[in-house]
Amino acid sequence: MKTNLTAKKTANQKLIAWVDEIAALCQPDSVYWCDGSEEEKDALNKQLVASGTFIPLNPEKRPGCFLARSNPADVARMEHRTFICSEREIDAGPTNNWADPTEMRKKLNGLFKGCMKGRTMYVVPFSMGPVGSHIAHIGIEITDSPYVVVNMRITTRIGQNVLDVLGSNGAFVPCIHSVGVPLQEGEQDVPWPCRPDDVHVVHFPETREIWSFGSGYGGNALLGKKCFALRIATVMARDEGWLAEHMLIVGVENPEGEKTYIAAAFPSACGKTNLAMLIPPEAFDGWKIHTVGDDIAWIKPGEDGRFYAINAEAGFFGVAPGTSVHTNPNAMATCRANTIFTNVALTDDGDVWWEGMTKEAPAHLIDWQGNDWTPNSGKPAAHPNARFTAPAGQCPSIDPDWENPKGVPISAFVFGGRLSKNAPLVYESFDWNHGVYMGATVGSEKTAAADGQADIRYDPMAMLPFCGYNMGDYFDHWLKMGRAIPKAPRIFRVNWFRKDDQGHFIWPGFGDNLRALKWIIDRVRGRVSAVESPIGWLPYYEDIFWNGLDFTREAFSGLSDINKKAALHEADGQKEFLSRFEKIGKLPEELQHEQRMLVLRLQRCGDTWKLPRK
Ligand code: TSX
Ligand code: MN
Repeated sequence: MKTNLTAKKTANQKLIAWVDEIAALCQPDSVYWCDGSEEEKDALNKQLVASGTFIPLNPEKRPGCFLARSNPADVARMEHRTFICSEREIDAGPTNNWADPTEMRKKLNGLFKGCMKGRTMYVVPFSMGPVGSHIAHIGIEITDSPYVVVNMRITTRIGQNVLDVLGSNGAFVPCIHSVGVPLQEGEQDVPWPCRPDDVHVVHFPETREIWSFGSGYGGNALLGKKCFALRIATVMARDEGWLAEHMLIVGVENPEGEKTYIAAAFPSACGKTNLAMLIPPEAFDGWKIHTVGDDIAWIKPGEDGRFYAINAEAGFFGVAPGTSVHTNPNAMATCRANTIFTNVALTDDGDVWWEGMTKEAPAHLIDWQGNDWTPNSGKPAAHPNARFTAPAGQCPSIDPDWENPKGVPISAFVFGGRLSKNAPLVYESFDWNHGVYMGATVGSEKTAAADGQADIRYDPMAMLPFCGYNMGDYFDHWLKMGRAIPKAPRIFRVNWFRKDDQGHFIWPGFGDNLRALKWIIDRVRGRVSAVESPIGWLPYYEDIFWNGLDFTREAFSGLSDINKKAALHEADGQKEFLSRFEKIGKLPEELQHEQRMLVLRLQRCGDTWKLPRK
């Protein structure tokens, strides 16, 4: 078979043998080992334009940028087709789809046999985290999709230097991906080949392998991200004593030059990328926000007893709709050049547009499916899950230390949700175990039910779809890490989305969230007091920095007060959710204890817990 493998590329016999084995199974026309060079990128982009997958954008407005339109049936992660194939079903746990590994291997063998006929099989060596960092790990993705290669080139570090670090004996996570559409001799390819009805995104946690078939889309196909950096890495982290988390990492620098790093986990649609790239309000004179990452943090113990975190990725794969110069100017600047846009709308002058980018939509667009669109079309021009793939180094707020192989020291973990009632702006846990309970009970509201009681979808640590093993064991791992780390970060909960009785957001959010982060930093550094409430330590009104914002004590009370009945109702919902793990003997005693203590504290307080004056 035709291959560009030369002795120089790698001497790793395990890798060479595995690539041969997959090539024999998939039967591609040729095998191409990626070196990560500019020339290689240019050639792939040219090929993607020729095949109709890429539309080049106006080089004056979006230099080096391309638009891709997916198959309309291949627009998002497919959780019901995502499998954890551990030997024992209990090790996948109640929140994952488990499948028997032997049977799944049989099925995959059938699907992958000859699936790359007529295509090139790309071998993409990639590093999650700075190349050579002791926190980083190496994967090799085999794919028949050049779209995947150019996206991996932005979201991870790929190429020869990764093979150099791997050496002749290094370990890697094998990731096999195919769109699942072989090409007959002389047959014209479609712009976005896929097999939506046969999608399989499969993880073998014990052998640390990933097999993905049938989808070309983001989380199903860029295997370094959710599949490796979260599902497989959570298993590695459990076994090796570290954390692989669905967290942004942000550094906050005050006017004195003191820098504090925070890692934060939120379920989707809470604005994680926006928080990672926050612009300080004007009154925060001399304050700087430094972005390290917006999605995945790998966090390992350092020699000084603290946790150190790296961004496992090298780029952003961000949701486009809702991103604007008002909500996130840094993200807008990041995707000005060298960016791949997927499923956004195309303007008449070769630029991109999506809902929420500007107040008024352009009079005419080509929508994400390639059809003419006007504001009267009655449907969105961009798909709600449309994405930009952009290099992190282009972000104006990127931290000078974002590629530091040692990582950055984490002072606080923050968990957030999207709740319209009864959840304070910011509060601190009583201790580590209580903080783990706060993380385990993160949730977002669907829609407020008629009786005013919120219907919460629980998403522990924002990891529900991303934990590669039993989530009850994952809680236990968090509890263990608290005991193992002498200088563990403090744990906080935040909520930007509380509403008043008229249904208006009480908190301005966005840049003003720095006021909550400042309180967190002052707590961590022992500079500010707090008041004990049934659910944790809350800030006094007097202790929040209010310069430049007209926010009354009454409004802050509206953000802080806790209604006993509603809080007990939520505690009940938390108990109900956690019972999924208790029933199978997987809910750690500590969390059962925290649950009972929360209920007790609430039962002992008055009808409404009110924020006192300092
Ligand atoms: O990302 C958001 N953040 C975090 C920012 C750092 N969003 C966007 C929604 C999630 C994708 C927010 N939306 C935030 C927020 O803090 N807060 C809100 C709610 C809100 C929306 C609009 C206003 C106030 C609050 N005000 C005006 O539009 C004027
Ligand atoms: Mn994410």
